[in-house]
Amino acid sequence: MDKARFYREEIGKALEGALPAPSPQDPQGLVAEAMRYSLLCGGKRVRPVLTLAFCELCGGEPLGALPFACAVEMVHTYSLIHDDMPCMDDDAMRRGRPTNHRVYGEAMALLAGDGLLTMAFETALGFSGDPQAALDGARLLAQCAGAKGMVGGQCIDLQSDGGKMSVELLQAMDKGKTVALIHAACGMGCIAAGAQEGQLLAAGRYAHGLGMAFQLRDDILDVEGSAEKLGKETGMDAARSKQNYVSLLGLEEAKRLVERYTQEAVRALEGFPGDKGFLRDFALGLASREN
Ligand code: GRG
Repeated sequence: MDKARFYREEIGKALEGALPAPSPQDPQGLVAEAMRYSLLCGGKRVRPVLTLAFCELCGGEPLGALPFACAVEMVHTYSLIHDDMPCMDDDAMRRGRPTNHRVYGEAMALLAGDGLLTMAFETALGFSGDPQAALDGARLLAQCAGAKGMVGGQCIDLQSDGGKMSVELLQAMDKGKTVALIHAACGMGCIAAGAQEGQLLAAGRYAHGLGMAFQLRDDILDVEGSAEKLGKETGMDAARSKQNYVSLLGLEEAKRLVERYTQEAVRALEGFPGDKGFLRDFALGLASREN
């Protein structure tokens, strides 16, 4: 079995274990059901795979980093649920099925996101290695997910809805919305392995390159991707008059930048002594992803 598939299967099992199906008698069961609906329904698992891979690259036992990997996927899933709600993007489809609020209603979707966000920190703090690493991992996740990271990026997005945007502001938005959580994913893998500061910095450079390329590819797929493969509607940025790299720079330049940022990620791996093949191929694969 290839490594990415092995990692994804282990992540799937660990997520299922962290959030088991509620019993029909459970009075709080509905929120657990709504959380499971979005968390266990697929998704590429890019962020948790990165956590396990960086742990391994830094000489740790990758499956020991599963609490961190699950935590970052829980934060990511909460952000998707909230982002899809009518008060934000009002999307109908996600991960190939109706969005959480279309199934459970707005109030329950809000709670499902809240439940996943808080469960993420409970899960990260359950890391069973060095207790200091558990704290450091949880702190990094909080910093990257919060108002100076992903929430801040979403704030720029909401404020600029429909308006003209500079490339600098777009970059600041994507550093928050997309790069920050990918940074947490890579950094938490290093922390789980007890890596040195220099490796954390190199992981941050990898995350920046991969995250920017990932967002550019997302913008490209919104224009020329297939809704069926993506599991969500396409053309949404244009329909909402939202600026992105393609609208500001054109398709060709956006594709050139995907290459440039991917190479930045690959170069950052030089800071690690171990076998870098998996993380190099992972970055190259995401640069040409179709979903
Ligand atoms: C609501 C606080 C808050 C933040 C929302 C994640 C997000 C921020 C918005 C979703 C829209 C978007 C384009 C975000 C950029 C990051 C991104 C490309 C998310 C989609 O991630 P994938 O492709 O999704 O990894 P899957 O479903 O495969 O996990």
